Amino acid sequence: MKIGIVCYPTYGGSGVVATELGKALARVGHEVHFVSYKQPFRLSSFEQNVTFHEVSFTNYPLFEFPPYETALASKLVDAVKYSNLDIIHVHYAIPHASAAFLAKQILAAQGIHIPIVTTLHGTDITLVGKDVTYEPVVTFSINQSDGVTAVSENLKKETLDSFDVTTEVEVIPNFIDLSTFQHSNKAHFKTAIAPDGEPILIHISNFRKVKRVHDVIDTFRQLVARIPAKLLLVGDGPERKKAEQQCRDLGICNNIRFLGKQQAINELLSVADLFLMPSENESFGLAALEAMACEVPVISSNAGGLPEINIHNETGFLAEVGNTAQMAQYAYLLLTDEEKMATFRKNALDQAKCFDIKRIMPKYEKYYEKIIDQSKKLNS
Ligand code: GMT
Repeated sequence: MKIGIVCYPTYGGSGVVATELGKALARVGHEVHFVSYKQPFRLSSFEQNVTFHEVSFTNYPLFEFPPYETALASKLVDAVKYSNLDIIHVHYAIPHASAAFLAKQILAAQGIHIPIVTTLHGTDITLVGKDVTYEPVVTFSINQSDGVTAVSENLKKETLDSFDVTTEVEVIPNFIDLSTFQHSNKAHFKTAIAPDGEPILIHISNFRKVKRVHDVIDTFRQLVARIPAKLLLVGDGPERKKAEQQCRDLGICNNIRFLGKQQAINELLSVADLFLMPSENESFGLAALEAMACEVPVISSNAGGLPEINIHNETGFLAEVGNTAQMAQYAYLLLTDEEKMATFRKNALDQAKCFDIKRIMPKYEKYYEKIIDQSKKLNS
């Protein structure tokens, strides 16, 4: 198949999922064309069967806001026509689904019929998409997609509850490439962070409000009052400054390191003992799954799709959003019980195996075939 993939190129789950999916599809022989405004960050090396189409903008003084959607739709028309794509798969509805719809209409006027699959990732439904600023376009473009997938059962439910959706929504969960996410021995690195053998907690996110980084720090504050521990905060975003100030105000900076954006996530996870994800909302929680693949149990909130990934009292613990006392208590419980910790580590890895790319990618292949088939029948 020749597949066009539209995604955000930046750090963030939807871009990671789109890029890893595209690379995996290319490895089994499909021709994959990424379309984005920048090279996706996980597409850093040459990959056979992969082409990148950069959406470029012509700047003009009249444009206070460059019309990205128009440029993207034009680039998609170009890619479909000249690379003979069979299907376009857009990740994150805004504005990708409506740009794809526009491209589809332009192509149809020229007698070319291209099916569109939209994958809903999270805030495109639960936060931004619901906003009246975008809602009519999101609803319309979801309904105009030939296929719609959601990354968790919870996100599917949210979509059906919040939007007047007439297209069937298929759940295809996110995945990880287990072979790249295995626990590796980084003893020297661990010693550098925790010289006295303290347990290491880790949080990785884009530091947006929805991630509740302040709850990570508050959980850690309560834990460190009982046992020595270290906290690694990985990533960057709007809430980072506030988080740094919170650490200073609490006087616990010595035990916390802000590492900023990092590429070698598996190496960082390999030195960690617990992963914290206290999100306000989380349709899936890819970072939690990556932690589990490195045998790191997860203490998370019970928001959104998190209970589908983090199994309470097996792979980690779930607490109500904002209940940092409970999260700290769970962390204490695990870190002071070696036997329990060993069981949870094993459970976490077993759970991660269920989401290996080898199991999930074929679901996308099958889904594409079905949608292409339907579209052909419709247009014959
Ligand atoms: O919705 C977002 O915040 C953006 C998106 C991203 O690009 O990081 O994150 C969502 O998609 C990820 C990949 O499917 C999921 O793992 C995240 O849970 C989801 N984020 C939220 O629902 C907050």
